[in-house]
Parts: sequence; C-alpha cells; structure tokens
Amino acid sequence: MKVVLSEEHADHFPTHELAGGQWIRPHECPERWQYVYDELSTRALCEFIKPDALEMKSVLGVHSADFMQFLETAWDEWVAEGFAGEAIPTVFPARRMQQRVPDYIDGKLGYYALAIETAITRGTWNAARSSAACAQTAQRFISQAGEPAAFALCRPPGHHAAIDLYGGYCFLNNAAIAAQGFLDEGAKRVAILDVDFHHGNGTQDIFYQRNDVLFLSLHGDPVHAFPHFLGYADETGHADGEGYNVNYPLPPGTSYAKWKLALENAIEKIQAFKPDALVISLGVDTFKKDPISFFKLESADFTDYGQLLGHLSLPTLFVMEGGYAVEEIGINTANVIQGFINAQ
Ligand code: OKP
Ligand code: ZN
Repeated sequence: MKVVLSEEHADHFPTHELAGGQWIRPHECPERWQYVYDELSTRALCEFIKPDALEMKSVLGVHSADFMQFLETAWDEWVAEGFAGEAIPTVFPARRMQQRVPDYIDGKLGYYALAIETAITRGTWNAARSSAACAQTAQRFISQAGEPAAFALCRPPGHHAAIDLYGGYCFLNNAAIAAQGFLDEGAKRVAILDVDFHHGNGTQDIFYQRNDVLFLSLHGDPVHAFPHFLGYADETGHADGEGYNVNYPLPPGTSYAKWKLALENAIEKIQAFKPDALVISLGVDTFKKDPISFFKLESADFTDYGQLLGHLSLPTLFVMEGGYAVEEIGINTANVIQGFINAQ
C-alpha cells in the first residue's frame, strides 16, 4: 500500500499542554510518527512517498478563508506582541457573548480555539499544511492513479478541526480535505468512518448539512470524554444532511466485542450508502493502554477490524488521527493496515 508521509510533521513540537492542572509535554508528540513509520518499514507492507504541495481548493471547500488566514499569521502576531511562550488562548466567546473576531491575538486565539491543550508554535502552520498535503496526495493516488487504497501518515491529526475551529491537537481536517478532494475529482458520495477514540467533532461540523458525505463516528461518550460538547447519538444531521451523520457514543470500559457491534452497524450503513470512496479517520487510541482513553482493544483486535474494513472492497483512504500509547502506536496502526491487506 502507498503511504504518504512528510518529515515536516516535526516542525510542530509544542512543549506545553495543560492537563490536570499541570504543564505536561503534549501527548501528541513527534515520536508518534516515527513509531508508525518504523513499524510499517519493518513489515515491508508499504511504499513510502512524499506529498505534493497542498492545493487549496479542497481545503477551502471545508474550512473558512478567515480561519486559514488566522492559522497562517497567528504565530507572527503572537511574537509581534512580545510574548515569549507558546501561543495558547485564555479567553473564549462563551454563552451570550459576541461572536466577533477581535483584532488582538489573545482574543483571536480564543475565537478560533475549541480547547486550550493545543499550543501554536513557529512551525505549526507548516506542519499542519504538510499533514493535509499527505491526505490530499494519498487521496489522489486513489482517485487519479486508481490505487485501491492508500494511507496518509498525518501528523498533526485533523478530526477535531471544524469549519473555523482548531483544538484537540488538530488544525486542518485532513480527512475532510481528502473527502472533499474525492468529490472535487468526480466522486458523488464519500463515507467517512471515524474509529479514533474521540468524537470527530470537526468532521461532523463540516459535513453536518450535506448529503454527499456520510459521517460515522465510534467514540467515548461525550458525557465522559473529550470533546465533551458534541458526539451524542441524537446528532443525526441537519437540512440536506439529515440522516447523514451517525454517532456511536460508547461507555468507559468498552470491550472489542461491544465496539465491534457498533462497527458492524456502521459498516451496514456504509454499504447502504454506496459510496464511491471510504475515508477512515484512523486513531488507535481505542487501545487498552492508551493514557487518555477508556476503551479496551487489544493489539490483535486492530488486525481483526482492519479485515472487516478490507471486506468492504471500497476505494479506501486511511488518515492517521490519534493514539498516545506511543510504544504500541506503530504495532496497532500496522495491524489495521495488515488486516485490511489480508482481506483484499
Ligand atoms: C485528539 B485525537 C485535557 C484533555 C484534552 C485532548 C485530547 C485530544 C485527542 N486534559 N485532551 O482525537 O486523538
Ligand atoms: Zn483521539
């Protein structure tokens, strides 16, 4: 399978995340990428390719132009104020306050952020663009070169990034950009299946009113899990999009057997939708040893569900999302790819 990856992911390496009232080194760290690359190399399942330059058409099909402008200049505006640390918001447009973009960078950060664990640094915008470029190039291997499947080793991840919001370690929604790319290049319908532990609130937001993209997400119940403010089962889409958004919130301690029942239900819905392409938001933070999650998948379970995905026999793009049990992230990710290939 073709794997698209960029060393420029390493330009994003924030050193501060506020968690549990303490400053920690972010869970979303550059070693994650290395572990996945190393394991895929070891197994010789893949061919590695660098991305082409990011083309903005499909990006602007899913994100607002003002949000792109903000991400491009945020770090420079922060530095221009003389701030010494990483750019982290402190104030938000909460209930009954104005939703207007202020001029001052502190206010802009709060306007465009959905959470504060995600610091912006000097290399953040470059890394975010390289990550989206991986998804876009991998998408084109499928839609233009006729590859049956491809894997975008994206970092930073993307599925929390909404039309005009960053956070949850995400800046550009790589999976959404790829789905839009399929549509821009002739696909009529695309399904996005999000198997990351966390709800893909950004992807849901982007496609909530559209019927050309079916979005399905299996995740920790937002009552207990980040992002807390989206991901309930009664969010089914709006207007043209009614019926094209499917959430499977699952409780703490969810086993693979329970998780697989939700996956099988999602697979039936994908088959009924008859998509021209399938995008998998592949987070492996469903693993039992993940430090910030509460599902109980074992490493062998990743191979098993990779096989189920392979049996769909759809043009399939895997897009890397989360996974924070760093030493096992490569094994679990490669297991999904291996299971998928075995089923072909
Ligand atoms: C990104 B992805 C603060 C909790 C914030 C953010 C988790 C982002 C997950 N203690 N946690 O979906 O893997
Ligand atoms: Zn996650």
